[in-house]
Amino acid sequence: MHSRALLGALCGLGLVTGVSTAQAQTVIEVGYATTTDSHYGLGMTRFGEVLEELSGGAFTLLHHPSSALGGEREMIEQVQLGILDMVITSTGPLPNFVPETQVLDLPFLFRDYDHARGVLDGEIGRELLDKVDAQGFWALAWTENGFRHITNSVRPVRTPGDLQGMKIRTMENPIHLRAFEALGAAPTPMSFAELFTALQQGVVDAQENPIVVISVSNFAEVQGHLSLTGHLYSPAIIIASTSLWESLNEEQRGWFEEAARESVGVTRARVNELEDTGIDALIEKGMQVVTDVDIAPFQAAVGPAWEAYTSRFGSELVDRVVAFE
Ligand code: EAX
Repeated sequence: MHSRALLGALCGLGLVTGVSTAQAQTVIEVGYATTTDSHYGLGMTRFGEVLEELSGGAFTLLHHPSSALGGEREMIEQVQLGILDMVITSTGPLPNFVPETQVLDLPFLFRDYDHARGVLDGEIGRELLDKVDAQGFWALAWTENGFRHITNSVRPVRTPGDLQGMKIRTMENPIHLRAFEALGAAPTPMSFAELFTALQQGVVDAQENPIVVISVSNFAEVQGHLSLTGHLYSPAIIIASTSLWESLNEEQRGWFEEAARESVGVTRARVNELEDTGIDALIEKGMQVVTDVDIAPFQAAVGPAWEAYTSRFGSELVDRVVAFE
């Protein structure tokens, strides 16, 4: 929370005089990895509009986009420590803080967007948000990153065989790492903040991300090939600090929760839009797109990533997600 809040509070207590007692305004700071015109940035813009409206201007949102505050793992840690008010982030690094959320990272777990959104907006999603809360956060809402596809600078990828030995960046996520090892690639966990440069310099040959991220991050400049593997759905989450929660009354907390709900619709709409138009735009930017990926061998190959999860957490939650209609 910004120091202006303190001044506002002191003004309110009449302890600071000689300062214009303009309405006390609290600046809430939010960080994220992508640009302000991305699915996260647009969602947070809507969050700020709703929060300002509901609070009569008492709260405003200050964006720190494009990894300005560090990688997603670092920003999650800053929120947990109360250094940062809020982050909107993919769930990639989340298992480092909330191990149970690894279930969301299983390759080919979610059938499509309706399945993923239905699970996250329902009972299972609520249970997982409660587990995030239990690790010293204020979990405001599940939002969305999208189904992830593989890009690379080496060759078209149609089967796992095309990935053999390919240096691919993954998020800092144990399940993803295990999955790409099982596919025969050479995975390197890395913060998103370092990714574009690593691709540009050839430190890694490949990466995987939703169309919306590939588009707003200009990966077409450093990646000639896109393969529509859709190998896993990447949720995102809006997390706030417990110190922010403690500073608010019940009504104010409700404003943040309503703003979060409204922002999810905007983020998902942007993901939908880029799913429809983003691939043609990437082709126009020179990417060669493989649309006829042979999915079955990919699904068969990532069994070890599922076993890595079920051997630790069992299969009850996985079975519930798979069975969800
Ligand atoms: O959340 O790290 C990643 O690849 C994420 O998809 C990206 O930061 C957006």
